[in-house]
Amino acid sequence: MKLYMHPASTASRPVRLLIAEKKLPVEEHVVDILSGEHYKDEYTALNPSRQVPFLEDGDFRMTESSAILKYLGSKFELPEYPTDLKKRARVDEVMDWFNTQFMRDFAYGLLYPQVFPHHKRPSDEIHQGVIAWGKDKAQVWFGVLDKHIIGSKPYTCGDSITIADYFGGCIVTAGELIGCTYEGLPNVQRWLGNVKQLSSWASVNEVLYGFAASLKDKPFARL
Ligand SMILES: N[C@@H](CCC(=O)N[C@@H](CS)C(=O)NCC(=O)O)C(=O)O
Repeated sequence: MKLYMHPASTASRPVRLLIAEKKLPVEEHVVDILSGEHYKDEYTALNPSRQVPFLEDGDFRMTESSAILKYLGSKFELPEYPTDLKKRARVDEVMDWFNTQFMRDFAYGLLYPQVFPHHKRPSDEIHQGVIAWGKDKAQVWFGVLDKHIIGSKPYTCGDSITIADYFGGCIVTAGELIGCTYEGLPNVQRWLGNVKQLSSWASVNEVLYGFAASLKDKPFARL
């Protein structure tokens, strides 16, 4: 199996983390999205969406980080993707929750416009409006995450880590790029502490933390 990815990519990180943690037989191939390699014919022939991650399992090919995590979880019968109907439905629900409204407002609204030049909007007024809208909505989603989705549990779906924590944990920690520390969200902080106990966390996230260090003193809008 082969994973096309970029180590700083929010969508690649949870898949890389699962592969590293579970020692899955998946070879990694870096697609340099910073230099535009994903726009070259060789890659667009594989993935016309021109994004990472992208998984090849023989002649079976797929995109979408959430779906790739579920595929790997099912293929390797990992306890991180439980087979019990209701437990699996809960994992799917939480992953959809992160991947839809939370991703839209937190990543695409608040975070990406501040750190990626290609997310710059056509005028300062529009740009600031996007960020303010994202911050406002993200605050609501973080409240739901803290109080209801995590609550007093160690992980989003119960007492054990699941692929929903791999997925959500990597999205939420992307906020460290703009200096989010999640003060005032004690359950989010505690949950992130639990996810970060994964033995591969530091190595898989090395590039993210290097990127965060390079942005350290910038005056970002943050939660
Ligand atoms: N919904 C997709 C999103 C993938 C995605 O946004 N990938 C980003 C990196 S995190 C990418 O490839 N960006 C390339 C670009 O913006 O040109 C998934 O979850 O896999």
